[in-house]
Amino acid sequence: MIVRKNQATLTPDEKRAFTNAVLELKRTGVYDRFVATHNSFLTSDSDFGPRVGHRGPSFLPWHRRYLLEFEAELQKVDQKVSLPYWDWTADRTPTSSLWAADFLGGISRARDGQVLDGPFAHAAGRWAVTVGVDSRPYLRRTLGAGGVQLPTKAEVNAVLAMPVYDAAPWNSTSDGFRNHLEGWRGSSLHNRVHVWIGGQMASAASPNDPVFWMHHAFVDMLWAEWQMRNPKSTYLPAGRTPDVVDLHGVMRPWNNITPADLLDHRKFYTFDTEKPGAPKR
Ligand code: CU1
Ligand code: CU1
Repeated sequence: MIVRKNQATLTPDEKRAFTNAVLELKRTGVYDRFVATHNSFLTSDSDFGPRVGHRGPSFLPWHRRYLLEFEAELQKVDQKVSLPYWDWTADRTPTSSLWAADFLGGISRARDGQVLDGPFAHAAGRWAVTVGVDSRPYLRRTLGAGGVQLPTKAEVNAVLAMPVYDAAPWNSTSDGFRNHLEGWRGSSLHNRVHVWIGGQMASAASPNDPVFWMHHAFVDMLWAEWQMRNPKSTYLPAGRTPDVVDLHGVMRPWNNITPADLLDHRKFYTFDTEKPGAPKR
């Protein structure tokens, strides 16, 4: 069984195994196919039309499935690798070990945010951005620029306390857990982390930055945490609803996967915070 670990607890060997597997997927072209998929979904997801990956109820199961496919590709490269999660309520500064040169790198050029150290620096020769909103081939970040702060534990807890998964009109104006976690309303959790990082992470081609996976692994974990704290609540909408994926609706780009298939993460992996043998949901 796959165990997803807090990135702050990874050993140097585990960090190297993760970044090496990511670099290998980049080399073979698999990585950029993932970036392109995300880019096309984020670009077409609309408040007033079909929405699958973002701005709607299936934001959480869509990314869960997307991460599972990426993790499976990492494991084809190295069986020991799983997706680490980044608890941005705890590791909340540009000097966190996440941004050290032995992991994701953290030094950015002031002029344009080009990442200058670590395995994903353009000069290291193994990380050219090919799918994106402009032609600049290098990874960019502006960690914490402009006075943006990462969400706090208190802000997360307030959202985890919301008992209703989602609500009409099932878009970025909805009240409810999903939209507050996605971050279009309230204190803005998930969206604000993309903005705090900046560069490609603040664009539709956000998976160009490998931190994307760790950010979303944590968002995914918060969904599991919400399920545990709100055992009577479930995915909504339960029945057919225009433009959005209901509990038993098929989620593009997959042709046989529904949100119902993805509600219990323990079919696929556990988190290092969960005790083995704990009851299944
Ligand atoms: Cu996304
Ligand atoms: Cu995201």
